Amino acid sequence: ATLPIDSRVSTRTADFIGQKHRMFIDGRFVVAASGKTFPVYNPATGEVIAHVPEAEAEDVDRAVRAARAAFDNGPWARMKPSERGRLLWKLGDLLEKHLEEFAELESIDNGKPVVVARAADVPLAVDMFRYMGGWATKISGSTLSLSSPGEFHSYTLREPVGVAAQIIPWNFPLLMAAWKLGPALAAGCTVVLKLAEQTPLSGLRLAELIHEAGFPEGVVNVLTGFGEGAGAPLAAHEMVDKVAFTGSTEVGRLIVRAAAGNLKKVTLELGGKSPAIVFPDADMDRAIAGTASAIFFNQGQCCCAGSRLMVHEKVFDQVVEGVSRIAAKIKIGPGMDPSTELGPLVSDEQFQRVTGYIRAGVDEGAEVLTGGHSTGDRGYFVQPTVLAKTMPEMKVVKEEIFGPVVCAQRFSDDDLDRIAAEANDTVFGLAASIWTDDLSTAHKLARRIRAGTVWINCHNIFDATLPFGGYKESGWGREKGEEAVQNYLETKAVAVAL
Ligand code: TXE
Repeated sequence: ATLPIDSRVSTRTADFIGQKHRMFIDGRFVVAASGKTFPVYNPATGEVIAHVPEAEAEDVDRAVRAARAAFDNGPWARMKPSERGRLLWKLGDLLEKHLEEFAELESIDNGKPVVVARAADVPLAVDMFRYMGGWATKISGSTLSLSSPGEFHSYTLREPVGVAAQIIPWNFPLLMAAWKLGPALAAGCTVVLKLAEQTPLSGLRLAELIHEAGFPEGVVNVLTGFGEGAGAPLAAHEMVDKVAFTGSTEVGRLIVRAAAGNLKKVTLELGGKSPAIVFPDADMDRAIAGTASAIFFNQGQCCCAGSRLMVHEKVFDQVVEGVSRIAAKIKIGPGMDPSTELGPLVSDEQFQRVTGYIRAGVDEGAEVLTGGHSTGDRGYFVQPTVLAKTMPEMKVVKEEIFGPVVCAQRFSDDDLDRIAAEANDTVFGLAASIWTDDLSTAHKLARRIRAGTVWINCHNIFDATLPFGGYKESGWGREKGEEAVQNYLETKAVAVAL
């Protein structure tokens, strides 16, 4: 029987969604060894729209062995860097050619507005592949002068680390795949990528483009499956050299333990509780619109969402009322409706989690300025919500909500050290934004914030060149930019006695 799909989805995309889905292992599209599948939901309706293979340890093992063989002695191992770069560039081109289809897949699978996926998720993924394609030819070591000059010739080689296991979340399914695959492939690694169980569709379609682009078999393997069933055996597999994970801090810790067995190299991009700090001298219209978007973009499901709105008391009412007014006017609806500004949350689980946090906030004494409820008669819709009277020890202030819920906090200080201390009063350290027209305030405070990204008069800027990642419990290492490529390289020192 055909499953229900939003009628606004094009025939081409609907055909893909309706097909029998297969994973991508060793250059072939295959079902799970067990034959098991699991359902994929449309978060706007709660309906099942597809079934995908459920990878388990046996499938993981096949994929890892394929990646291992491709790394150790396949054509990939001998390929010229310029050819790797060309393949990455070609993948970017193919993705761009199918931009509309990918925008629809992201919207139907994740819930996000199709207009956002079209303008952000897909073009950013295209950029990432092209940018990383450029790095393939720019990886080089250096010559070194030893302490006994003239007696040695010495240099370093930069070599791919090997087989990379990559585990990604559901908030930007395609873009997270691009952030992971791009640098690994530029460096010459081979990959087993496990998609998030909530959002497997765009990654499976991407596997078809990877095949079409002409990557040798086994270089990229794409699995669909659950965290415990597929993610855990992948993170623990003895033939994997490196694991890169994006997701919850809780699972991040499990990844570290799993990686300890054969001491895989690990990078982690985890949760956040990022402050957006507004000073009285900021351009108020820009700060209000910008801090609203900082939290409500992607339904608040961004690890770097501006979830703590810190406003100087002189402009607190103006800013918080402004953000609340924007929140109340945001058009909520199915992602496929082109007028939708805020879609549903990704899953029933996230819906329960986010509405639970709102209830906990109210119970602890927070005041709901706007929103505060779920909405719609089906699907996982939650109103954009502004909470005031929030205290530092409240759950809603301390923990990552990962939904369209912002906690407004007032500061009265003009001392940047104390403002920074308040901004840094979290176990996380992923991002922050500073809203001011004073250059000194902006740059002085930027240095004092313990976070991997500081945006000034902007938020959620995700350029391929900018390293992204966390201080403290927000993770290890950086994605994007040159640093992302370094994560996939080993350094070898060679010394020759002359
Ligand atoms: O994340 P999980 P969930 C945060 C956010 C959200 C919370 C829970 O606060 O509310 O996490 O989301 C795989 N071994 N972020 O439960 O479980 C899983 O299959 C190996 C922040 O969806 O961390 C998926 O592919 N892998 C975040 C991926 O981990 C395992 C984005 C992420 O899922 C595993 C997402 C295991 N034992 C959630 N268990 C961000 N930093 O952007 C699960 N996985």
